[in-house]
Amino acid sequence: MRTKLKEVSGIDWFDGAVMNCSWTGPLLHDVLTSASIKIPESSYATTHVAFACLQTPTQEDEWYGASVPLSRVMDTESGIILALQMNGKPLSPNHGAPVRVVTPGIAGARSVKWLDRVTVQTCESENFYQRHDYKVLPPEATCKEEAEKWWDRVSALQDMPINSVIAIPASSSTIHLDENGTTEVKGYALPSGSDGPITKVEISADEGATWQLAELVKDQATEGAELKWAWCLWRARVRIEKGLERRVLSRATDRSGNTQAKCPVWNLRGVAYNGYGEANELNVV
Ligand SMILES: Nc1nc2c(c(=O)[nH]1)N[C@H]1C(S)=C(S)[C@@H](COP(=O)(O)O)O[C@H]1N2
Ligand SMILES: [Mo]
Repeated sequence: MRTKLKEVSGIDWFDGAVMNCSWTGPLLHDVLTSASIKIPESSYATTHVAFACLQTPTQEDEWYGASVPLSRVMDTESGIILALQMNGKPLSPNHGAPVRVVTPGIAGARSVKWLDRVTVQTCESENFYQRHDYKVLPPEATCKEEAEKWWDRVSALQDMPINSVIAIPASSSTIHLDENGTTEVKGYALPSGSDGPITKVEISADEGATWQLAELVKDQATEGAELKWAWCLWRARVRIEKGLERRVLSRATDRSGNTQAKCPVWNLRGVAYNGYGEANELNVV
């Protein structure tokens, strides 16, 4: 959620709201199949799988819940699981022990923790966070009051859009160029929804006039893994002019050709922000 374009009603997470780890647990597809759900395939797209955590009230509701379309769950490639382990260890309390949902490619808000109930139903979850939050409202919805008439007309955020982030150099830092006038730029990129893996990351040091290809890195943690749902680390040696207030931009592309725009349209909650990655206010010496 970004406050970049104009103030939003939400937290500015900057570049930090991401999870990239290994999850273990049964496919929700297999759990529903062994529960013998009897829904004709033609109704999958209009049926929802709702998740509930009833253990504690939330800020805006008596409980926490979310839902995803049944069609996504029944796609065995979707990787939606009931996770029992994170990075090979039992789930910790803060990450949803003893069991949570993990919805790869889909907004984290649907990965319900401390899972109490799974329901296959004809409507989306009734929870506040499914119906009145986590939606990309149109720019006309400029305040909470204006937003009221939009919540029912805009669909719930599911797949996250493609994104990339520059981790190094940090904004507002000083860069010492090497003898060739270049510096190392590093970061991560995430594909759009189920359209991974990332196939290309480009870097610009001249406000987007020219772009150069970054190298997609195979690091130890992700080596050999299919990066369909995971982040893709990248690095590049970039030539940049000396001076104050310099800026470096990043732009990712995935397998389906989705790519980033300089800036998406503003929305009240600031969700799904995926403008170019940037390191700005660099002091290049
Ligand atoms: N029960 C419950 N599950 C929840 C939430 C919550 O408030 N309650 N928050 C959701 C949101 S908005 C996110 S981003 C993820 C965060 O998961 P993490 O704490 O493992 O990073 O949990 C999701 N699951
Ligand atoms: Mo979240």
